[in-house]
Amino acid sequence: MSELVVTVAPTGAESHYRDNPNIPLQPDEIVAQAVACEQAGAGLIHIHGRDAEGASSLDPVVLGEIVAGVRERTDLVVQLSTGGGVRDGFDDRLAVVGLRPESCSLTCGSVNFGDEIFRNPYPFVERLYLAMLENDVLPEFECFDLGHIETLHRLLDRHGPPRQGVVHCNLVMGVPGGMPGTPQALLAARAQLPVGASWSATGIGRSTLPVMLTTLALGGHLRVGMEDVLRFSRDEPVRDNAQLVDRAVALAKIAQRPVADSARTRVLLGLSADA
Ligand code: KMH
Ligand code: ZN
Repeated sequence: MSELVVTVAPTGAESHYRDNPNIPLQPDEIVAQAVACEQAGAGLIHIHGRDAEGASSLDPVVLGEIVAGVRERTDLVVQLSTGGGVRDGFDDRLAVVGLRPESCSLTCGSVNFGDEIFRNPYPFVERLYLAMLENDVLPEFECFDLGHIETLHRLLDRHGPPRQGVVHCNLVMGVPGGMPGTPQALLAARAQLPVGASWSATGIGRSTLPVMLTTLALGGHLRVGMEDVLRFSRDEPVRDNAQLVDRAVALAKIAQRPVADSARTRVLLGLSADA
């Protein structure tokens, strides 16, 4: 069976301590949970920053502090979010690429996001992609809806694949306003992906388990974490991000999918010379 990369998205931009007091928002909390997630089997970390009040922050000082801590205490592949929060501006989001992490997320279109709109008009998507090509940053193409996958094809047709030689996509399912987190939607999305693409999936909230189980069966990679899920079950808040990584790794074992460590994750994503 094919190797499995487990990405952890510990923080996100939209949830707060009032939603679950265990969510890590400050750099020291994020780094401590990153260490535990690596020990549990995560290979890549998707990072968002927050300000002192816990609001989304794209401040390079905040992001730099998190990245330095994660690099010092783990070998996780570091991915910075260029999505930020729904109210973050285009210029601040674009500037994240200049920090030159190994990878950045790149959302491929606008989408209703609960009562808000997550804005990603095509010209901005294109600017982000060109900046990633220039800075040798591996994009993770975030697709919240089927139309976003069409935009990904448009981007690749116009500008070619990433320099790392890997087109890596993450299907974000179950956002209120995006594609539903169902096996049927996952099959439809996977069928539209570019031939040979590497892909992972994540199901928001209650869709986490149907998406996870379907993805394991189809050979995709997984993203888990408190960015996407705050309740472990109906009556149980998530204890910490490592609990979500543990569950993914336990299900992977049942599915007989070997879990890739950070070194193998780099190879699978074209980030390492040891292919
Ligand atoms: N916070 C969401 C509006 C990304 O990280 O690239 C966007 C998001 C996507 O989280
Ligand atoms: Zn994110």
